[in-house]
Amino acid sequence: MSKLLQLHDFGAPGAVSFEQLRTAATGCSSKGGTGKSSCGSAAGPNDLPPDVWEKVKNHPCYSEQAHHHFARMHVAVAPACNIQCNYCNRKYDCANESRPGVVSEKLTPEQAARKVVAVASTIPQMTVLGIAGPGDALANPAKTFKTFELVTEAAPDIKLCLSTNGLMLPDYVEQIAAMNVDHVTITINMVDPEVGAKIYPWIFYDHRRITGVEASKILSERQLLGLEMLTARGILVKVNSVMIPGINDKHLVEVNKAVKSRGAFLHNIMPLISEAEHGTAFGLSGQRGPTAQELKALQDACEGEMNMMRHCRQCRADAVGLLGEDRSAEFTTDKVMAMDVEYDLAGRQAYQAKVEAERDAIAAAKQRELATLADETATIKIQVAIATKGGGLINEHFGHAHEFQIYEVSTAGAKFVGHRRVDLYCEGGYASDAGIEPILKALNDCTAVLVAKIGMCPKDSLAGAGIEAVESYAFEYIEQSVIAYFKDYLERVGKSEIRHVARGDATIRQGAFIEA
Ligand code: CLF
Ligand code: SF4
Repeated sequence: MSKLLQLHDFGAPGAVSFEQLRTAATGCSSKGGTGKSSCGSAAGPNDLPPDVWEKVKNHPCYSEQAHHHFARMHVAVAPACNIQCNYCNRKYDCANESRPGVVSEKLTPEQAARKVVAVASTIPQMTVLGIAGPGDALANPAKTFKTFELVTEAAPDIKLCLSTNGLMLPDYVEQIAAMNVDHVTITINMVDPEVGAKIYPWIFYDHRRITGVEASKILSERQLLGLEMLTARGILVKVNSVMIPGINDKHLVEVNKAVKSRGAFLHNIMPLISEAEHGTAFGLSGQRGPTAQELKALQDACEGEMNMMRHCRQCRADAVGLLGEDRSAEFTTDKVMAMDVEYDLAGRQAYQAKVEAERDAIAAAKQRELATLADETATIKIQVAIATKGGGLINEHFGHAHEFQIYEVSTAGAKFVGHRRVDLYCEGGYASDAGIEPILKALNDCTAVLVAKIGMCPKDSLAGAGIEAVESYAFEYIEQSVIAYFKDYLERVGKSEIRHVARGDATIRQGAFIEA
């Protein structure tokens, strides 16, 4: 049976000043903000104060570059919630920053700590532990903080991350700071209680259930107060917002300004996932989610205001692995209890040093490729889809891709702008003709898809839809290849071998179910 899950997420303390946070939040340095490289969560070491970069460089959610290499895990220790969101079916799970799915098991803090050590011993690239539900982390403060305490003792190199709806946040800021939580996410969908009343039917606060505009007024005041208190203590705060067309889509520009002015580091605007079968109020009322281009237009509109995150995968509350992959089935409680766990801190550090060197090589290759476009004056901008299984490489077969990463490329460079989740085209060695249609819709705004390998049938189908499938960059770096493809594309347009055609809109998959 399919079940619904959605969540939130969080952050931590440090010696970063509010002014540094404000600078980091409001844009790149002149070096990073020239338009030749993208800003936001794509910021690099030259775009941020060194102590801020140190905090984000290995965090897969706070750094777009890091998400190609580093993994996070969530432990589902927080089942209760203190508000109701119309996009959440509490019967199954929390929806603040995640997608439909399931939490296979709820854990005690002790089970959670053992699981963290088991995962960290198996996956050296796992650098962050998040508590993001399945309810609200701060509606379950004892379990949340006990888990953090146990993990800090057992695995001190792992960053702690927390996600909340913000209602109880002001009461716990001191504890969050004292526990060395480096990153906090607050889900803020409105700063106008009239808008909020359409999203939140009730909150439970001060021993009573409160409804209507009053509920959203309290929630909003508590969220913004919590945000100010965290940033005043130098804790990096990410704000998640769910884009709900017709309800808060235009209003999120105001939210963006409000959170920026209070020192939020990053803003993550996510699409509403809403289908009747999810059993949520929005699903049952037929409230739609945004299209890919509606989402991108809003993110672009807010990008001038502050750093935007575009690589969120709306994770499960028990997700394990790189963003976009799910290895949680390898770490069930039964399996974790049976594992011979040895925490290899030196091995983890060695792996992470290797990744640093690889990231430097990727950045240098991108800059070299970009330099070859220096004399180009074309104003064309295209989107290119990538099949990857991580490492910053084009290393996935078309038929095996669970998702495609989307890059926008122009003479200014290549920039990650989103991802599209899809069902496998090829399963158990068999491709399905019907399977190509949803993929074509998901990639409809792309000019090309770069893959490690692709068969003739899907290649022809893509060509029929005006999307070029390209294998010639197999196992090469993504951004370097996207720029190289763009250069080749411009040359072919210049020679009239092909005609540049503006692409249409694309769909964001709604039925991201995990079978339980
Ligand atoms: Fe988890 Fe959230 Fe921490 Fe990341 S997720 S608590 S900040 S470690 Fe990341 Fe997942 Fe998006 Fe959250 S991709 S849903 S933003
Ligand atoms: Fe669901 Fe509560 Fe999370 Fe809202 S805050 S998505 S109601 S668990």
